[in-house]
Amino acid sequence: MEHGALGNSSAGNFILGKKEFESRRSAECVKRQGEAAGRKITLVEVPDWRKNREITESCQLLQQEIVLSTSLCAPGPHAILLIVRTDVAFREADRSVIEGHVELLGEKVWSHTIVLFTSENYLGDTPIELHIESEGGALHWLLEKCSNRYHVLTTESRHAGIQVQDLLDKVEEMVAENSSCHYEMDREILKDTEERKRKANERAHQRQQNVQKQRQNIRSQIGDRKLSELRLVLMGHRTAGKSSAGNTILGREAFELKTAVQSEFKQGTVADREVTVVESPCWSESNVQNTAKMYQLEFMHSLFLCHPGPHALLLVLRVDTKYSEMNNRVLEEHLELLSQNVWNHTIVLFTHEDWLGQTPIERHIESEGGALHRLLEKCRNRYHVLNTKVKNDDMQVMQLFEKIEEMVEENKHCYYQLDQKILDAVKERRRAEERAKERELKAQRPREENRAKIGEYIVFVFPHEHMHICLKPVHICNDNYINVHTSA
Ligand SMILES: Nc1nc2c(ncn2[C@@H]2O[C@H](COP(=O)(O)OP(=O)(O)OP(=O)(O)O)[C@@H](O)[C@H]2O)c(=O)[nH]1
Ligand SMILES: [Mg+2]
Repeated sequence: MEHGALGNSSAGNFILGKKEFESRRSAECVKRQGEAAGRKITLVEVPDWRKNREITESCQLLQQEIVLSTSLCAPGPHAILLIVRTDVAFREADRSVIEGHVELLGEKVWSHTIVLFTSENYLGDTPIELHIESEGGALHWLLEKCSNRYHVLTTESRHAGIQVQDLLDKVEEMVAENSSCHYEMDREILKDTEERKRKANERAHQRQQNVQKQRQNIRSQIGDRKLSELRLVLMGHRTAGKSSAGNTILGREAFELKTAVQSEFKQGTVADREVTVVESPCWSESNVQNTAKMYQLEFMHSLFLCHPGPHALLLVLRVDTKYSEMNNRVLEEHLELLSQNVWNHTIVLFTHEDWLGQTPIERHIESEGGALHRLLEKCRNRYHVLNTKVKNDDMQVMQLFEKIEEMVEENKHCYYQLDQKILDAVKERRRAEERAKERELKAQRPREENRAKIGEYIVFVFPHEHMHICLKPVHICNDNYINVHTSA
């Protein structure tokens, strides 16, 4: 198990002494077997969780896989190796993130856990104990939970054999302390999770087929026709991947990866289409009614930038994060600012496909259920998944364009038309802009007048600690010097 993405895979390969695990991430557990230090070893790599996200924010797929990891090394693992990086601070917040994820296996799991510190020789010759003592509180808590069991793997080191031998010795000592027992997961929880995974896989398969059928029907009507122009709006929560998705669509670094309050507008020619992409400002995490009016107007304005209206609204969501009821409420409240038929023009665009690895997106959808299901129903089962980290993968963008064109076909060749509500919001935003300029000028005028009256201040700083200086502002004339009163 790994806290924060570093790559369990490299630790797994290091222990087995060969490249058994791929460095590619996977949302499902990966099992490998081999030999190390004269023992037969089964290693199960658990998908990583986001370092700063609580268990309540982790998606169901990840939670299920953590639980099921124990059944891949039946009858149960001798050790749970919790990988912690030494080159990153271990903060108080990490404590509850780790606790939530590890304890999915049950509270007793701590007596079978060893903290495995990894780094690419970040510590050099510095003893790990110095790192532990310097980090303090939260890391001490973790080590106490594991009865002070830890080991360091320096994956760059040449002494791999000795490091692995030492680690396996520590595992054996721990097993002896546990009355020669391996860890056994609660059978009911395990059975229930297995059943949920089985059903999710069935439904995922069914969903894939339904989508395929639905798309084939529309495709047969479209033939080879494609739109010469595409206008798209990216919207979603903070750091969902809007700018990255925009860059992947346009095939260049058009959007900067920084949070902006104002909408951004970029254009380009992609696959023989003139593409306009607008990124609307990220949604506030709370109630839309409580957000500043300026922000609401900016959100409406982002659609206006796609004049006469966007072909698609892309709702951007991360696949590696839970889509909660609260997220859904905020999203719905935003779309309610627009007209009712907005749902006919929306597609859910998942990012972070690389986290899924070989796992189909449908497995994530079916494991999540609840709010995500309802959202997809509203979008009539239209979704797409992107890995924005991969460059020059034209296929993922082409497929998105095809899905957008199918949606436009379903909408009888119509894009989302800007309604009066949006036009009113744009007018209100312009008026606010004009008033803002006037206010700025008004605020500047008296300052400039004062400045002209008093001239400039000149400040002398004497490097004598007992010298008190009183400076009086004076108008600087040709023959005027500054009036300085000093007292020691
Ligand atoms: N691994 C991976 N990282 C991604 C992917 N998409 C986005 N990211 C990362 O996620 C982080 C946020 O991405 P942005 O594109 O800035 O997200 P955003 O929604 O525009 O963020 P704000 O505008 O700040 O709300 C960045 O560190 C990206 O590199 C993806 O498909 N895979
Ligand atoms: Mg952005």
